[in-house]
Amino acid sequence: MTVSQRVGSGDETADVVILGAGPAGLVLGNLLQASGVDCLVVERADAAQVRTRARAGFLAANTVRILDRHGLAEGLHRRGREHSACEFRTQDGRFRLDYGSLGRGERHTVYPQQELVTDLLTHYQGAGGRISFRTEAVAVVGADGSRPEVTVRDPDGRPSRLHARYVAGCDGRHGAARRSLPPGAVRRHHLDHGLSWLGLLAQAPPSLDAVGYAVHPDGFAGHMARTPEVTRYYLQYQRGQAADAWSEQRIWDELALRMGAAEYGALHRGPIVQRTVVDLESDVLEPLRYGSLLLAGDAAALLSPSAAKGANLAVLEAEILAGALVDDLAHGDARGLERYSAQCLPYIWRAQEFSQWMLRLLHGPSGPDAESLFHNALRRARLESLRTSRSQQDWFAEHYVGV
Ligand code: RFL
Repeated sequence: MTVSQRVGSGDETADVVILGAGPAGLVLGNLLQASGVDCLVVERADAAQVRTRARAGFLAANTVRILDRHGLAEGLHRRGREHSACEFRTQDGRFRLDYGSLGRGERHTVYPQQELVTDLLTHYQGAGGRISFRTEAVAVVGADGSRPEVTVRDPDGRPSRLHARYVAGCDGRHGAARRSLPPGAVRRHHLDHGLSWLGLLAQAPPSLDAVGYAVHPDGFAGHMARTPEVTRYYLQYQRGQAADAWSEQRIWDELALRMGAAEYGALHRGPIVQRTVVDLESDVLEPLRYGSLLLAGDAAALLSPSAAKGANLAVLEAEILAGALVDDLAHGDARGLERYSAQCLPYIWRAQEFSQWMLRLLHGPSGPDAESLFHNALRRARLESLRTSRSQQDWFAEHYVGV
């Protein structure tokens, strides 16, 4: 395969400079590397941080198919576990949905994001892929032309420039790619849900063999398996409250209360090893391209964690973007890049819509006013419909596991 001519002259050059070594950046890097396209990943954190940052865990069936297609799924098949049930607990009782036998009959693979990222990094570097850790992208300059540059700060704090033909912005919502977009270049659709979750990782085995969603007058609580030894929990939390405001005892007591542990079984308690406050916000940038700067993953769209879609979309967009970049750089066919944004946006909006539906299922206004009572009655009806209607359950399963 021919590799496009290197461009520019300066500190360092690559056909594609990828900002960020998360799922989006590393899937893209692997696919470009496998196709002989010269790329360089620039990552602000050090290698150990990248390999240990615990976030997502639920991989959709389509994500696994993508990783399989490119020989990147060996680790998740070896160590991941299939997951196919969720349980809703409300003041009206509990019900379980075996979503693996509903809808398209697809399952999740539970595989912690840091393990997936570690696999992707090992594969990328093993194939000779270039990556600069502890190197922060400061700005993308000249993206409106065909010779963009990335200004970076190297590990010693020295500034330098990277020359590229394309820059892939895979550096998340606070990254340099978003910051470098000139005002008005793209539109940001944004919604602040006004809610916050305290995301917790507990050194404790899962307490149920299903994803647990508790809808309680005190607020939402969630339970998601990660590994046989580690479980992720979420607690709806007051906006602005510090992550360490509650003692471990209070956290476990609140989880037990909201999840109905007295009625349905005690939770396996253990040390809380990570706490993150997540302010629930969603946004979509449109289009996902500004000249030679292309956005993927959280840099392209931020999803509330209510339906666990973020990492899955990141992998999907990275595959589409890789195909388009290879077509352009190796075969001179720019049509894929022209279509890139229009191709990804329908997936993104469908994932946003389902995440929003989940949020409305799990949260209601807490006041005693007439409007809050009305909304809460609607939410109860929505849950009842999910409990009893087979077509609603099929719809749920299809969207819950699908991307
Ligand atoms: P990432 O993973 O944030 O990676 C971006 C990388 O860019 C680096 N970076 C920079 N590098 C150089 N220069 C700069 N200026 C830079 N700025 C940033 C960062 O260090 C980082 O390495 O983005 P990516 O690749 O787009 O992947 C997105 C996913 O990480 C994200 O959507 C998910 O983690 C969201 N999410 C979940 N998604 C799922 O699909 N399933 C889940 O179960 C799930 N659970 C979660 C989640 C996100 C969570 N948090 C922390 C919001 C649970 C939580 C608690």
